Amino acid sequence: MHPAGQIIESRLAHLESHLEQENPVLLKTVQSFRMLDGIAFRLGLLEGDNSFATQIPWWPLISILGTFSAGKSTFINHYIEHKMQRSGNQAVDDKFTVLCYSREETAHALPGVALDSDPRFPFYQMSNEIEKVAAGEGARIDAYLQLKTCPSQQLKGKILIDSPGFDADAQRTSTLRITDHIIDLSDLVLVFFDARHPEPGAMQDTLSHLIEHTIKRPDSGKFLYILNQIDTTARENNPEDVIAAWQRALGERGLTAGRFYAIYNPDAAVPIEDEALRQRYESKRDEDLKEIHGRMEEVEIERAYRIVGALEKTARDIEERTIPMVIRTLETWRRRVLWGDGIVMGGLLLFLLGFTINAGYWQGISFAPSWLDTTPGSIQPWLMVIGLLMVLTLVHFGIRSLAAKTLLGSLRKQAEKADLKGNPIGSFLRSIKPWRSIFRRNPAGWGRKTRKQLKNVLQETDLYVQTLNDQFTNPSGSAQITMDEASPSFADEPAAKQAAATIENT
Ligand SMILES: Nc1nc2c(ncn2[C@@H]2O[C@H](COP(=O)(O)OP(=O)(O)OP(=O)(O)O)[C@@H](O)[C@H]2O)c(=O)[nH]1
Ligand SMILES: [Mg+2]
Repeated sequence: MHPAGQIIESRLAHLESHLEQENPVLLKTVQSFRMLDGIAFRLGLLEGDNSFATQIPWWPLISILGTFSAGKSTFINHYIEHKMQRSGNQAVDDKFTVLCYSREETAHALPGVALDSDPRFPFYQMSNEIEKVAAGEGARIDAYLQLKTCPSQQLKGKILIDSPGFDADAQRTSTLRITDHIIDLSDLVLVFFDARHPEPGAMQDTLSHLIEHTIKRPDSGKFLYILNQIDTTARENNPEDVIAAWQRALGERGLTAGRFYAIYNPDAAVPIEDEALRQRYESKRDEDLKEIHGRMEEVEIERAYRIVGALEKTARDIEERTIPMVIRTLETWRRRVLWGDGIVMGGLLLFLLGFTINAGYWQGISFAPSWLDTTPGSIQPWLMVIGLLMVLTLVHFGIRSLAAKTLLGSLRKQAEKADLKGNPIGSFLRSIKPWRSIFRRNPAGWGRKTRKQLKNVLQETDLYVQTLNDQFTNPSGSAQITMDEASPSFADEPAAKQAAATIENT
C-alpha cells in the first residue's frame, strides 16, 4: 500500500478501536466512510493521504473556561467522579488539559504531543497555529496542552477540556489563540465566573473577551455562563443581590437570560447555617446543575447524529454538487478546446493555403509545387500530410491544457465557496487526461458501479439513524431526552431531520 494510505489506515484503525469502547453504532459508520473514500479516490476527489473520516471531529468537545480559581477543576472532578484535576486557591492550572475516556483503571497523563496523533482530537495542527502567533512556541506544545485519560463513565463518548484561569490582560497571545481555537472547536462551552468577586466590574477585559466576543457568534447557543461558588454569598445581607449584580453585568454585555446559571460545589462549599437559606441555595444549585449536566449529555447524542449526517451529506454532495460542478467545467472546457482548435487550426490551414498559393504551388485545385515533380517516388505528399497531422495534434493538446488552465482558478473558487469535502479539481484533471476524448461527458470514474456504491452508503445512513434512535429513545438506555432538545443546532442536517421525524411518528 501507498505509505500515505498506510497512515490513514492506521488512523482509521485507531479510530475504530476507540469507537469500539465507546459507541458501537458509530463504529459501523467508519466502514461507510471507507467506502466513500474509495469512491473519492477513484474520482480523484481525494488524494492518497486523506480520508473523509478524518475530516470530521468524532468526539464532542466540551470546554470549561473562566476566570482563575473560579472552580473549573473542582466542577470537572465532581462531574467525572474522579479527582483528576488539582484544585486550589492559587492559580493552579497553567495548561489546557484534555480529558478523555479510557477503560484502563489507572488514569494516565500524556504530553501534549500525544494529541497530535490521536484521531479523536482536533488539535492536529495546533502547534502550527501557536507558531503563527508566537514564533518558537509551536515546538513547545507540551507547555500548553496535556492529555489525561480516565475510566469515568461520564467521559464516555465525549472530551472535556479544562483550561487555565482566564485573564485577558495577563494572557499570552499563544494562550489566547489556543482559547479561541478551542472555543471554535467546542460543541459546548461552560464559562465560569466566581461569586467571591463581589464586583464584576473588576474584570472588564476578561468579561468582555468571554462574553462580548462570544455573544455575536452564530454558534452563541453553545455557551453557558455559570456563576460558581454562590455558597459564599450566603453570608451577605442580601445574597440574591450578588447574583443579580452579576446577571446585570453580563446583561450589559448583551447576554440575555436563559443561559445564566448559578451553582456551587457541594464538597468545596462553606456550610450554610440558616436552614431555610440552605434549602433555597441547594434547590437553586440542583436545578441549575441538572440543566448543565443535561446539556453536557445532549452534546454526545447530537454528535452521533451529526456524524451520520456528515456521512450522508458527503455522499450526497458528491452526487449532487461535486460531480455536476466537474461536469459543468468539463463542458466549458470542451467548448473552449473546440473553439481553440477551430481558430488555431483554421488559421494555420489558411496560412498554409495562402503561403502555398503565393508560392505558386497550386495548379487549379491540385497541389503541384515544382519541387514535388522533380523528386523521385511519390512518398513525400504523404509525409507532408503526416507531418501536418502531427503539428495539428500537438496544437490540439496544447489547447486542451491551455483551456484547462483557464478554468482551474474559477473551479477552485467555486469549490471553496461550496465548501465541499472532496476536491473537484482532482476529478477535473483526471477527466481531461490526454487519452480521454473531449466528448466524454462524465468525469473519469463516474460510472454505474460508483453510483451504486453511493446509493448503498445512503441506504446505510438510514439504518444508522434508526439504530441511533433506538439507542437514544430506549428508556433503558442512559440518555432520555427528546430529539427537539437534542438537536436544536443542526436542524439543517438531513439525517437529524429524519431522526426527529422518525421519533415524532413513533
Ligand atoms: N466555597 C466554594 N469553594 C469552591 C467551590 N468550587 C471550588 N472551590 C474552591 O475554589 C478553589 C479554586 O478551585 P479550582 O477548582 O482549583 O479552580 P480553577 O478554576 O480550576 O482554578 P485555576 O485552574 O487555577 O484557574 C479551591 O480551593 C476549591 O476548593 C465552590 O463552589 N464553593
Ligand atoms: Mg483548574
